[in-house]
Amino acid sequence: MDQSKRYTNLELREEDLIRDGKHILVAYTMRPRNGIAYLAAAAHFAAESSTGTNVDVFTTDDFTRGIDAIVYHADEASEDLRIAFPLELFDRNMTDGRFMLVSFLTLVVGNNQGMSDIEYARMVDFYVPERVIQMFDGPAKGIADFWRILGRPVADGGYIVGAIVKPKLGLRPEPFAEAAYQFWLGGDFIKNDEPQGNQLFAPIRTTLPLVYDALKRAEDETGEAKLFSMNITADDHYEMCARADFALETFGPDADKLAFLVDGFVGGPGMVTTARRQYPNQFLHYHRAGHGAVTSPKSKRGYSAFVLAKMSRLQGVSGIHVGTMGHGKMEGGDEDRLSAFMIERDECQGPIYYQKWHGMKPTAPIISGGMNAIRLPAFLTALGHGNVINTAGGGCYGHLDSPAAGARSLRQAYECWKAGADLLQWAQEYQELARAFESFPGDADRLYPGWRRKLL
Ligand code: CAP
Ligand code: MG
Repeated sequence: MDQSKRYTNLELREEDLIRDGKHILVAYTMRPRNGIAYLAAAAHFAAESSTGTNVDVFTTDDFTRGIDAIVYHADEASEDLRIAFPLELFDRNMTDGRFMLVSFLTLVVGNNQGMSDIEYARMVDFYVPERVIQMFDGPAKGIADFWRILGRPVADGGYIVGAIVKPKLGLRPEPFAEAAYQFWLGGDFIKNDEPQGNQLFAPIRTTLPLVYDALKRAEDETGEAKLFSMNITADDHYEMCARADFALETFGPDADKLAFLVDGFVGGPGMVTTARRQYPNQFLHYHRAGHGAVTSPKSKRGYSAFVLAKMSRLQGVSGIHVGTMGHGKMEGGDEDRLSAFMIERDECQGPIYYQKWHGMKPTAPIISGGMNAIRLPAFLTALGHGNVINTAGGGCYGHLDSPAAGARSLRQAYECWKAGADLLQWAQEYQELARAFESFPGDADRLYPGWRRKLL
């Protein structure tokens, strides 16, 4: 059934839709199954994403038709499909009227991801009007809160040296806390790895007090504030809260140094909002483990990592992993930079839409995945600034001398980049950085051929 009369209007102008502020706009890369006319497929896609199905239903009234999602741009050659979703379509909290991300996802990448007449469709960008910005939680805390605790300027406070307690799993409470302590002697911020929680070999009730003690000893030893990002991921809301409440009780007067980590992609929007709304005083750290199943550049369905990052700011995430633009070990490219810019700036041009955030607090880019002091400068050059939290697990715990030496080597690499100096030159002045070359010889050979002659 061709529904294009009802669900398409190619006369609609994008600038008018943006000016009127009554729609969420979504851009897809869409291809119909062979033999299906593009506009008819697009119309059906919009129907399934809003008020329709594959046949007319006789209960449809004029009000219903008035909130149809409308295809306003459809270019078969470039597979560029854009749909305007009236704000009325989206589910709103009974409790406080706010928008919810789960409703956005259910509509814009819900049933339309498995339609028999659609070969593939992938959300590549979306635009929300000011009213929607006002009615999403947005971040409560941000990197500026951590710069303040670290005694840095709260604007452009610069690079936060972070790590992940490695190995990913297997440390019992004492060695876990010791690993954190050894890093904190040189670094600022350490996180649970994404699967670390309440494993039987490292119960939170035993481990966390030891971690807090390690934090205090490291602060005494260094005279610097230290930060911990604790994983509160769990299926059950009350389990999440039990973990968070115990952590706040454990950290007591230092609770501001405690971020809450959620594995937000596998956990879903509900988990993120639980953390955001139950613990608005804590930095909300979004780990995106699993996102590659949907956001991989190889995928033609779902949505991009850029879209994931943009959605996380609406939800109120304080910091999200945005990738290393291919300088680390995970998939990624230039779009990672765009993800960082979109979540940290008050307005930014995305792949399709120019988004204004109207003062919504920023979400900090968290840079992780195969990073070390040798790889860091090229990444920072590609990003263009160092106002990030960098978590380097192997980059610290793989340093030949100690996790603290690994942390110092990262700080030294950052300072070298900030000075616009040559890393090899700089390494001749800084032992930990020099030893990073020996710790990661493969990266050193690839990025700084001939380093051995200068450093060994
Ligand atoms: C990094 C990491 C991170 C991923 C996240 C890991 O460890 O802890 O979870 O890299 O990737 O478990 O692999 P290393 P992204 O520093 O030792 O590589 O930030 O792209 O989501
Ligand atoms: Mg990890």
